[in-house]
Amino acid sequence: MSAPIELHYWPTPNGWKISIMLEELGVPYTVNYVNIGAGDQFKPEFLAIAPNNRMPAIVDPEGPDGKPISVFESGAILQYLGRKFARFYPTDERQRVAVEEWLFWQVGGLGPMAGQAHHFRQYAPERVEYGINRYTNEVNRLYGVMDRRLAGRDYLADAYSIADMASIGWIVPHERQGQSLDDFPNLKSWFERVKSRPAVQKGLAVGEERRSNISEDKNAQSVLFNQRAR
Ligand SMILES: N[C@@H](CCC(=O)N[C@@H](CS)C(=O)NCC(=O)O)C(=O)O
Repeated sequence: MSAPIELHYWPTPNGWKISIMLEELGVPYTVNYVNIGAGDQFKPEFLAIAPNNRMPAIVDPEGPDGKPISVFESGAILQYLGRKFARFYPTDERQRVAVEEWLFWQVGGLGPMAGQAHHFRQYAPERVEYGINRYTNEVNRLYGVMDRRLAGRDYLADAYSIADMASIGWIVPHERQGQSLDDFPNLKSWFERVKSRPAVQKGLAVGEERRSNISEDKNAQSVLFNQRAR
């Protein structure tokens, strides 16, 4: 049995990617809660492993050569864990490229655009029509891309992989992004298929009781939405 992996985490779509992966792997892990609404992401000990002041991050006490390694950026963490445990990240080059295409599509597209949709639709102090339309439409376009990809296939790549784990958490709050899954039948079936996995349910439940409503928390808004270079 390997030594527990330290997960630095808060229950959000980016955090869920890694709690889901660790649950899927069934490996031991401990959770270090990084309360991003309270500013824990700026603590020096967290910045030492995650210099972008964003969670998730991990510390694996048994990294390469048996020495500890820390990893930040959810995509890099998923790839690291996939390689380390040789699961959900195929070694066949064509299959691996397919996983990476959809993983990077999520990390560089779906996540940031859906995050901006949440921001303009839920958190912006005044209603900015342009921002709401821009990001709601962009998320709608991305849902369409995903829906077409999932026509006649069960998962984003050839089999269930880290690409599906990266994306599922961002579809959970689809209503907050102004989307209806009824408009995207293949995406809807995929969502139900992936969400029904016991490990996904466990991953989504990690720290659920700590989730707060940022749209009603002025202190969290000032921590999260007023950041400049330090
Ligand atoms: N590109 C990063 C994004 C992570 C991210 O945006 N995390 C958010 C929560 S979902 C966060 O930690 N926010 C803290 C902050 O904004 O200061 C990744 O994929 O790991």
